[in-house]
Amino acid sequence: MNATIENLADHFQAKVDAEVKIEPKDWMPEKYRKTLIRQISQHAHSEVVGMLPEGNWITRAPSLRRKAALLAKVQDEAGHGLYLYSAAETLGISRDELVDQLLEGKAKYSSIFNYPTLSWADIGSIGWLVDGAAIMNQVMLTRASYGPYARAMVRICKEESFHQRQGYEILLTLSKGTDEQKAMLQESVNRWWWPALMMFGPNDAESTHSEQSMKWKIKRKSNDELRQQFIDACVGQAEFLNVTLPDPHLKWNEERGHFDFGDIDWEEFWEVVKGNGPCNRDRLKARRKAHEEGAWVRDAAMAYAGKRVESRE
Ligand code: FAQ
Repeated sequence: MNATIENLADHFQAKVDAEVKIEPKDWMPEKYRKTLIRQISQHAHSEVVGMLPEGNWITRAPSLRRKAALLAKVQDEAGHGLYLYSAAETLGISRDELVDQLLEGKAKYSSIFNYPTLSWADIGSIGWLVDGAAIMNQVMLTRASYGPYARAMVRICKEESFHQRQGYEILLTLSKGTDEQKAMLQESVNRWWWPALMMFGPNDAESTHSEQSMKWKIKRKSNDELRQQFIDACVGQAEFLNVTLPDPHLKWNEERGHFDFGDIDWEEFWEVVKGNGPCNRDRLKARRKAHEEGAWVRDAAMAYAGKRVESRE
Protein backbone atom coordinates (compact mmCIF):
# COMPACT_ATOMS: atom_id res chain seq x y z
CA MET A 1 0.00 0.00 0.00
CA ASN A 2 1.42 3.42 -0.81
CA ALA A 3 1.39 6.23 1.77
CA THR A 4 -1.72 7.92 0.40
CA ILE A 5 -3.81 4.75 0.35
CA GLU A 6 -2.58 3.96 3.84
CA ASN A 7 -3.78 7.38 5.02
CA LEU A 8 -7.10 6.88 3.30
CA ALA A 9 -7.46 3.44 4.85
CA ASP A 10 -6.69 4.80 8.33
CA HIS A 11 -9.15 7.63 7.85
CA PHE A 12 -11.77 5.15 6.63
CA GLN A 13 -11.31 2.85 9.64
CA ALA A 14 -11.41 5.85 12.01
CA LYS A 15 -14.77 6.86 10.52
CA VAL A 16 -16.09 3.32 10.90
CA ASP A 17 -14.86 3.19 14.51
CA ALA A 18 -16.54 6.53 15.22
CA GLU A 19 -19.83 5.17 13.81
CA VAL A 20 -19.88 7.65 10.91
CA LYS A 21 -21.77 6.05 8.01
CA ILE A 22 -19.87 5.36 4.80
CA GLU A 23 -21.78 6.72 1.79
CA PRO A 24 -21.48 5.72 -1.90
CA LYS A 25 -19.18 8.57 -2.95
CA ASP A 26 -16.82 8.22 0.02
CA TRP A 27 -13.47 6.54 -0.42
CA MET A 28 -13.56 2.91 0.68
CA PRO A 29 -11.13 -0.01 0.47
CA GLU A 30 -11.76 -2.15 -2.60
CA LYS A 31 -12.24 -5.21 -0.39
CA TYR A 32 -14.92 -3.42 1.63
CA ARG A 33 -16.77 -2.60 -1.59
CA LYS A 34 -16.47 -6.20 -2.78
CA THR A 35 -17.56 -7.65 0.56
CA LEU A 36 -20.63 -5.46 0.55
CA ILE A 37 -21.53 -6.32 -3.04
CA ARG A 38 -21.16 -10.00 -2.16
CA GLN A 39 -23.25 -9.87 1.01
CA ILE A 40 -25.93 -7.46 -0.21
CA SER A 41 -26.43 -9.27 -3.51
CA GLN A 42 -26.56 -12.69 -1.83
CA HIS A 43 -29.17 -11.22 0.45
CA ALA A 44 -31.14 -9.73 -2.47
CA HIS A 45 -31.07 -13.06 -4.32
CA SER A 46 -32.25 -14.80 -1.14
CA GLU A 47 -35.28 -12.54 -0.92
CA VAL A 48 -36.18 -13.16 -4.56
CA VAL A 49 -35.60 -16.92 -4.52
CA GLY A 50 -37.29 -16.96 -1.10
CA MET A 51 -40.57 -16.06 -2.78
CA LEU A 52 -40.70 -19.47 -4.48
CA PRO A 53 -41.29 -21.87 -1.55
CA GLU A 54 -44.09 -19.71 -0.16
CA GLY A 55 -45.50 -18.75 -3.55
CA ASN A 56 -46.14 -22.47 -3.94
CA TRP A 57 -48.95 -22.20 -1.33
CA ILE A 58 -50.74 -19.03 -2.43
CA THR A 59 -53.35 -20.91 -4.44
CA ARG A 60 -53.80 -23.45 -1.65
CA ALA A 61 -54.05 -21.17 1.39
CA PRO A 62 -56.90 -22.44 3.59
CA SER A 63 -58.92 -19.18 3.72
CA LEU A 64 -59.21 -15.82 2.03
CA ARG A 65 -57.61 -14.14 5.06
CA ARG A 66 -54.61 -16.48 4.96
CA LYS A 67 -54.31 -16.03 1.21
CA ALA A 68 -54.29 -12.22 1.44
CA ALA A 69 -51.64 -12.26 4.17
CA LEU A 70 -49.43 -14.73 2.30
CA LEU A 71 -49.77 -12.80 -0.94
CA ALA A 72 -48.74 -9.59 0.83
CA LYS A 73 -45.81 -11.32 2.51
CA VAL A 74 -44.48 -12.73 -0.74
CA GLN A 75 -44.80 -9.29 -2.35
CA ASP A 76 -42.87 -7.81 0.58
CA GLU A 77 -40.01 -10.20 -0.16
CA ALA A 78 -39.89 -8.94 -3.75
CA GLY A 79 -39.70 -5.40 -2.36
CA HIS A 80 -36.81 -6.39 -0.09
CA GLY A 81 -34.99 -7.80 -3.10
CA LEU A 82 -35.46 -4.51 -4.91
CA TYR A 83 -34.20 -2.29 -2.06
CA LEU A 84 -31.19 -4.54 -1.71
CA TYR A 85 -30.36 -4.62 -5.43
CA SER A 86 -30.59 -0.81 -5.35
CA ALA A 87 -28.24 -0.67 -2.35
CA ALA A 88 -25.78 -2.94 -4.19
CA GLU A 89 -25.98 -0.75 -7.30
CA THR A 90 -24.65 2.22 -5.30
CA LEU A 91 -21.39 0.25 -5.06
CA GLY A 92 -20.82 0.35 -8.80
CA ILE A 93 -22.37 -2.85 -10.12
CA SER A 94 -25.48 -3.04 -12.27
CA ARG A 95 -28.61 -4.99 -11.46
CA ASP A 96 -28.29 -6.85 -14.75
CA GLU A 97 -24.86 -8.13 -13.74
CA LEU A 98 -26.16 -9.23 -10.36
CA VAL A 99 -29.17 -11.00 -11.80
CA ASP A 100 -26.99 -12.72 -14.42
CA GLN A 101 -24.72 -14.00 -11.66
CA LEU A 102 -27.73 -15.58 -9.99
CA LEU A 103 -29.18 -17.07 -13.16
CA GLU A 104 -25.82 -18.49 -14.22
CA GLY A 105 -25.53 -20.22 -10.85
CA LYS A 106 -22.44 -18.19 -9.89
CA ALA A 107 -24.00 -16.28 -7.00
CA LYS A 108 -24.99 -17.72 -3.65
CA TYR A 109 -28.33 -17.26 -1.92
CA SER A 110 -29.48 -18.55 1.44
CA SER A 111 -29.36 -22.33 1.83
CA ILE A 112 -32.80 -22.34 3.46
CA PHE A 113 -34.68 -21.68 0.23
CA ASN A 114 -33.54 -24.96 -1.25
CA TYR A 115 -35.92 -26.94 0.96
CA PRO A 116 -39.45 -27.80 -0.19
CA THR A 117 -42.75 -26.62 1.30
CA LEU A 118 -44.72 -29.85 1.69
CA SER A 119 -47.63 -28.82 3.91
CA TRP A 120 -49.57 -25.71 4.90
CA ALA A 121 -47.79 -25.83 8.27
CA ASP A 122 -44.56 -25.08 6.37
CA ILE A 123 -45.88 -21.58 5.68
CA GLY A 124 -46.18 -21.11 9.44
CA SER A 125 -42.75 -22.62 10.07
CA ILE A 126 -41.13 -20.37 7.48
CA GLY A 127 -42.64 -17.31 9.15
CA TRP A 128 -41.71 -18.41 12.66
CA LEU A 129 -38.29 -19.95 12.06
CA VAL A 130 -37.00 -18.58 8.74
CA ASP A 131 -38.19 -15.00 9.18
CA GLY A 132 -37.33 -15.34 12.87
CA ALA A 133 -33.73 -16.29 12.03
CA ALA A 134 -33.62 -13.59 9.36
CA ILE A 135 -34.64 -10.90 11.88
CA MET A 136 -32.18 -12.15 14.48
CA ASN A 137 -29.42 -11.73 11.89
CA GLN A 138 -30.69 -8.56 10.25
CA VAL A 139 -31.42 -6.28 13.19
CA MET A 140 -27.64 -5.82 13.53
CA LEU A 141 -27.51 -4.90 9.84
CA THR A 142 -29.68 -1.82 10.44
CA ARG A 143 -26.49 -0.46 12.07
CA ALA A 144 -24.14 -1.62 9.29
CA SER A 145 -21.43 0.91 8.47
CA TYR A 146 -22.56 1.33 4.86
CA GLY A 147 -25.40 3.89 4.80
CA PRO A 148 -27.55 2.62 1.90
CA TYR A 149 -27.48 -0.94 3.25
CA ALA A 150 -28.27 0.08 6.83
CA ARG A 151 -31.20 2.26 5.71
CA ALA A 152 -32.67 -0.48 3.52
CA MET A 153 -32.46 -2.88 6.44
CA VAL A 154 -34.62 -0.71 8.71
CA ARG A 155 -37.72 -1.17 6.61
CA ILE A 156 -36.90 -4.79 5.84
CA CYS A 157 -36.69 -5.61 9.54
CA LYS A 158 -40.04 -3.98 10.27
CA GLU A 159 -41.67 -6.07 7.58
CA GLU A 160 -39.87 -9.25 8.65
CA SER A 161 -41.25 -8.80 12.18
CA PHE A 162 -44.76 -8.79 10.77
CA HIS A 163 -43.91 -11.90 8.72
CA GLN A 164 -42.62 -13.69 11.78
CA ARG A 165 -45.87 -12.98 13.63
CA GLN A 166 -48.10 -14.11 10.78
CA GLY A 167 -46.17 -17.40 10.68
CA TYR A 168 -46.32 -17.90 14.42
CA GLU A 169 -50.05 -17.21 14.37
CA ILE A 170 -50.59 -19.88 11.71
CA LEU A 171 -48.76 -22.37 13.94
CA LEU A 172 -50.64 -21.25 17.05
CA THR A 173 -53.92 -21.94 15.24
CA LEU A 174 -52.71 -25.40 14.22
CA SER A 175 -51.54 -26.08 17.79
CA LYS A 176 -55.12 -25.62 18.99
CA GLY A 177 -56.61 -27.68 16.17
CA THR A 178 -57.30 -31.36 15.52
CA ASP A 179 -54.78 -34.14 16.19
CA GLU A 180 -54.04 -34.16 12.47
CA GLN A 181 -53.25 -30.43 12.49
CA LYS A 182 -51.03 -30.82 15.55
CA ALA A 183 -49.16 -33.65 13.81
CA MET A 184 -48.75 -31.50 10.71
CA LEU A 185 -47.28 -28.73 12.86
CA GLN A 186 -44.79 -31.07 14.57
CA GLU A 187 -43.74 -32.71 11.31
CA SER A 188 -43.09 -29.33 9.75
CA VAL A 189 -41.03 -28.01 12.69
CA ASN A 190 -39.01 -31.24 12.59
CA ARG A 191 -38.03 -30.49 9.00
CA TRP A 192 -37.34 -26.73 9.32
CA TRP A 193 -35.51 -26.51 12.64
CA TRP A 194 -32.03 -27.60 11.56
CA PRO A 195 -32.01 -25.81 8.19
CA ALA A 196 -33.09 -22.63 10.04
CA LEU A 197 -30.04 -22.93 12.33
CA MET A 198 -27.84 -23.29 9.25
CA MET A 199 -29.05 -19.92 7.94
CA PHE A 200 -26.61 -18.17 10.29
CA GLY A 201 -23.71 -19.60 8.33
CA PRO A 202 -20.75 -21.78 9.32
CA ASN A 203 -19.34 -21.88 12.85
CA ASP A 204 -17.17 -18.89 13.72
CA ALA A 205 -14.01 -20.95 13.33
CA GLU A 206 -15.02 -21.78 9.73
CA SER A 207 -16.41 -18.36 8.79
CA THR A 208 -14.08 -16.77 6.25
CA HIS A 209 -15.49 -13.25 6.32
CA SER A 210 -16.73 -12.61 9.86
CA GLU A 211 -13.60 -11.21 11.42
CA GLN A 212 -12.98 -8.58 8.74
CA SER A 213 -16.69 -7.79 8.37
CA MET A 214 -16.94 -7.17 12.10
CA LYS A 215 -13.91 -4.90 12.02
CA TRP A 216 -15.61 -2.93 9.28
CA LYS A 217 -18.87 -2.99 11.28
CA ILE A 218 -20.78 -4.59 8.43
CA LYS A 219 -21.57 -7.44 10.82
CA ARG A 220 -21.87 -6.65 14.53
CA LYS A 221 -22.28 -10.16 15.86
CA SER A 222 -20.75 -13.46 14.86
CA ASN A 223 -22.62 -16.34 13.23
CA ASP A 224 -22.46 -18.44 16.42
CA GLU A 225 -23.57 -15.59 18.69
CA LEU A 226 -26.66 -14.98 16.57
CA ARG A 227 -27.45 -18.68 16.26
CA GLN A 228 -27.30 -19.03 20.04
CA GLN A 229 -29.56 -16.00 20.54
CA PHE A 230 -32.04 -17.49 18.11
CA ILE A 231 -32.09 -20.88 19.84
CA ASP A 232 -32.52 -19.24 23.24
CA ALA A 233 -35.50 -17.26 21.93
CA CYS A 234 -37.17 -20.22 20.21
CA VAL A 235 -37.29 -22.63 23.13
CA GLY A 236 -40.01 -20.74 25.02
CA GLN A 237 -41.92 -20.03 21.81
CA ALA A 238 -41.90 -23.78 21.00
CA GLU A 239 -43.22 -24.61 24.47
CA PHE A 240 -46.10 -22.19 23.94
CA LEU A 241 -46.91 -23.99 20.69
CA ASN A 242 -46.72 -27.33 22.48
CA VAL A 243 -44.23 -28.50 19.92
CA THR A 244 -40.96 -30.38 20.49
CA LEU A 245 -37.81 -29.00 18.89
CA PRO A 246 -36.10 -31.98 17.21
CA ASP A 247 -32.89 -31.88 19.23
CA PRO A 248 -32.44 -34.28 22.18
CA HIS A 249 -29.40 -32.27 23.32
CA LEU A 250 -31.31 -29.04 23.81
CA LYS A 251 -30.80 -28.25 27.49
CA TRP A 252 -30.50 -25.12 29.62
CA ASN A 253 -26.93 -24.56 30.76
CA GLU A 254 -26.98 -22.58 34.00
CA GLU A 255 -23.30 -21.74 33.81
CA ARG A 256 -23.39 -20.39 30.26
CA GLY A 257 -26.80 -18.78 30.66
CA HIS A 258 -27.77 -20.32 27.30
CA PHE A 259 -29.30 -23.48 25.89
CA ASP A 260 -26.84 -26.15 24.83
CA PHE A 261 -27.73 -27.82 21.55
CA GLY A 262 -26.73 -30.75 19.35
CA ASP A 263 -24.37 -30.85 16.39
CA ILE A 264 -25.41 -29.24 13.14
CA ASP A 265 -24.98 -31.39 10.04
CA TRP A 266 -22.42 -29.21 8.26
CA GLU A 267 -22.03 -31.73 5.49
CA GLU A 268 -25.67 -31.21 4.57
CA PHE A 269 -25.19 -27.43 4.77
CA TRP A 270 -22.23 -27.36 2.36
CA GLU A 271 -23.95 -29.76 -0.03
CA VAL A 272 -26.93 -27.38 -0.19
CA VAL A 273 -24.63 -24.37 -0.62
CA LYS A 274 -22.80 -26.18 -3.44
CA GLY A 275 -26.07 -26.66 -5.32
CA ASN A 276 -27.02 -30.17 -4.27
CA GLY A 277 -29.93 -29.46 -1.92
CA PRO A 278 -33.41 -30.88 -2.49
CA CYS A 279 -34.64 -27.93 -4.60
CA ASN A 280 -31.55 -26.03 -5.87
CA ARG A 281 -32.09 -27.00 -9.49
CA ASP A 282 -35.82 -26.26 -9.39
CA ARG A 283 -35.25 -22.86 -7.83
CA LEU A 284 -32.82 -21.74 -10.53
CA LYS A 285 -35.02 -23.19 -13.25
CA ALA A 286 -38.01 -21.21 -11.91
CA ARG A 287 -35.97 -17.97 -11.71
CA ARG A 288 -34.64 -18.43 -15.27
CA LYS A 289 -38.14 -19.07 -16.58
CA ALA A 290 -39.50 -15.98 -14.80
CA HIS A 291 -36.63 -13.90 -16.20
CA GLU A 292 -37.21 -15.10 -19.75
CA GLU A 293 -40.97 -14.65 -19.56
CA GLY A 294 -40.51 -11.17 -18.09
CA ALA A 295 -38.27 -9.98 -20.94
CA TRP A 296 -41.16 -8.17 -22.66
CA VAL A 297 -41.91 -6.22 -19.47
CA ARG A 298 -38.30 -5.04 -19.23
CA ASP A 299 -38.28 -4.16 -22.94
CA ALA A 300 -41.54 -2.24 -22.62
CA ALA A 301 -40.28 -0.36 -19.55
CA MET A 302 -37.02 0.53 -21.30
CA ALA A 303 -38.86 1.66 -24.45
CA TYR A 304 -41.06 3.90 -22.31
CA ALA A 305 -38.03 5.27 -20.42
CA GLY A 306 -36.38 5.98 -23.79
CA LYS A 307 -39.48 7.84 -25.02
CA ARG A 308 -39.52 10.02 -21.91
CA VAL A 309 -35.88 10.97 -22.42
CA GLU A 310 -36.60 11.77 -26.10
CA SER A 311 -39.59 13.97 -25.25
CA ARG A 312 -37.50 15.98 -22.77
CA GLU A 313 -34.83 16.68 -25.39
N1 FAQ B 1 -26.53 -20.08 2.77
O1 FAQ B 1 -17.73 -16.23 6.12
P1 FAQ B 1 -19.20 -16.51 6.21
C1 FAQ B 1 -34.48 -14.11 4.48
C2 FAQ B 1 -21.61 -18.69 2.69
S1 FAQ B 1 -33.03 -13.51 3.89
C3 FAQ B 1 -25.68 -20.01 1.71
O2 FAQ B 1 -19.76 -16.68 7.56
P2 FAQ B 1 -20.63 -14.00 5.83
C4 FAQ B 1 -35.73 -13.31 4.30
C5 FAQ B 1 -21.12 -17.25 2.63
O3 FAQ B 1 -21.81 -16.53 1.67
C6 FAQ B 1 -31.82 -14.75 4.27
N2 FAQ B 1 -24.41 -19.60 1.84
O4 FAQ B 1 -19.99 -15.39 5.37
C7 FAQ B 1 -36.82 -14.17 3.83
C8 FAQ B 1 -19.66 -17.46 2.33
O5 FAQ B 1 -19.49 -17.78 0.96
P3 FAQ B 1 -18.76 -16.76 -0.10
C9 FAQ B 1 -30.51 -14.30 3.82
C10 FAQ B 1 -23.99 -19.24 3.07
O6 FAQ B 1 -21.13 -13.33 4.62
C11 FAQ B 1 -37.56 -14.94 4.72
C12 FAQ B 1 -19.33 -18.74 3.09
O7 FAQ B 1 -20.56 -19.41 3.30
N3 FAQ B 1 -29.98 -13.32 4.74
O8 FAQ B 1 -34.44 -15.15 5.01
C13 FAQ B 1 -24.83 -19.27 4.19
O9 FAQ B 1 -19.70 -13.24 6.72
C14 FAQ B 1 -38.60 -15.74 4.27
C15 FAQ B 1 -18.65 -18.45 4.42
O10 FAQ B 1 -19.54 -17.82 5.35
C16 FAQ B 1 -28.89 -12.60 4.45
O11 FAQ B 1 -28.32 -12.73 3.39
C17 FAQ B 1 -26.14 -19.72 4.01
N4 FAQ B 1 -27.02 -19.82 5.01
O12 FAQ B 1 -21.86 -14.44 6.76
C18 FAQ B 1 -37.14 -14.20 2.49
C19 FAQ B 1 -28.47 -11.60 5.49
N5 FAQ B 1 -24.13 -18.85 5.26
O13 FAQ B 1 -19.62 -15.54 -0.20
C20 FAQ B 1 -38.19 -15.01 2.03
C21 FAQ B 1 -27.20 -10.89 5.13
C22 FAQ B 1 -22.89 -18.57 4.83
O14 FAQ B 1 -17.40 -16.46 0.44
C23 FAQ B 1 -38.92 -15.78 2.93
N6 FAQ B 1 -26.06 -11.77 5.12
N7 FAQ B 1 -22.80 -18.82 3.52
O15 FAQ B 1 -18.72 -17.53 -1.40
C24 FAQ B 1 -25.32 -12.06 6.22
O16 FAQ B 1 -25.60 -11.61 7.32
C25 FAQ B 1 -24.11 -12.92 6.01
O17 FAQ B 1 -23.78 -12.92 4.64
C26 FAQ B 1 -24.27 -14.38 6.54
C27 FAQ B 1 -22.96 -15.14 6.23
C28 FAQ B 1 -24.50 -14.39 8.03
C29 FAQ B 1 -25.42 -15.09 5.83
